[in-house]
Amino acid sequence: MPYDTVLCETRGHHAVITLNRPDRMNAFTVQMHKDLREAFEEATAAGARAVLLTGAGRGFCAGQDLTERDPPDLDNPPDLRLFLRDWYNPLVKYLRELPIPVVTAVNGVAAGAGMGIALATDIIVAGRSASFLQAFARVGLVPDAGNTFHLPRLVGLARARAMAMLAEPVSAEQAADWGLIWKCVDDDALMAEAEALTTKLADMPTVALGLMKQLFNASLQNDLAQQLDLERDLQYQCGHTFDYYEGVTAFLEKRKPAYKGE
Ligand code: T3D
Repeated sequence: MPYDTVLCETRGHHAVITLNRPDRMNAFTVQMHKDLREAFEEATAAGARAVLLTGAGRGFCAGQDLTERDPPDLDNPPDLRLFLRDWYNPLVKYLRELPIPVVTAVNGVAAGAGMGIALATDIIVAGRSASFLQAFARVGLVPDAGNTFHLPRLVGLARARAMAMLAEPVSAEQAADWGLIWKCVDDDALMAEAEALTTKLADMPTVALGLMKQLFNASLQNDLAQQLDLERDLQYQCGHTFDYYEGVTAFLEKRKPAYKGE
């Protein structure tokens, strides 16, 4: 189905979703929130077992489209809680809870909420010329879209605070060195590498990958006993899947497993 602001294409067992407002660095409008959610729902309904998310043009996403807040009016300010409540917060939760992996190919700057959306996905690969920018302080805002949740967990408080307060870009290479992302690759290799990862994930035991997301979502809040209990319960679920049966059978028969995602 065609969308105004995103592209969605199913390729084999995975889908590629592209933020598609290149003249605005793929900044988020309400329409793009709606289109993005529908594209993810279309992809999962079509049976996608992994999604590759990227941006069109020279940026990944510049965060909130500030022209939607034009003209700024100090006497009648927007209630920014509503935009977070209705759009950004549901999107971050949706990505974290989606039972299939999402790979993000960061093809240029990921700024503000655009960076928050990338951090809510599972594996981030960035082109060498890409950068990560906590742009919020530049316009008098605090980080949102989950940035203050994910950022300190990924890079520690010292780097998270400085990124947020100084609002200076961090290069893709630095982001990889800090552990903010999975890896930095040459720009011209980005899409091929990110799609190869996505294809690989789409052919893996999907139920187990989805349950892994639950484990990692919980792991930094749980104590050891709680996490061990959760591992036990989710491993129980894995033990009832076709893919566990297939994985063990293939190992014993010394052949490559053919996972179905069931
Ligand atoms: O309001 C709420 O709902 C609260 C939630 C907020 C969440 C947020 O994300 S707040 C943060 C919003 N984002 C920003 O403040 C980033 C603004 N953009 C920039 O700082 C820079 O554009 C970039 C660092 C991202 C890229 O810089 P550069 O020099 O590579 O490109 P550029 O020339 O600035 O941008 C290219 C075009 O995209 C330009 O349009 P033009 O002049 O060619 O017609 C620029 O205006 C447009 N653009 C970039 N970012 C946005 C944008 N248009 C609207 N909104 C944007 N965020």
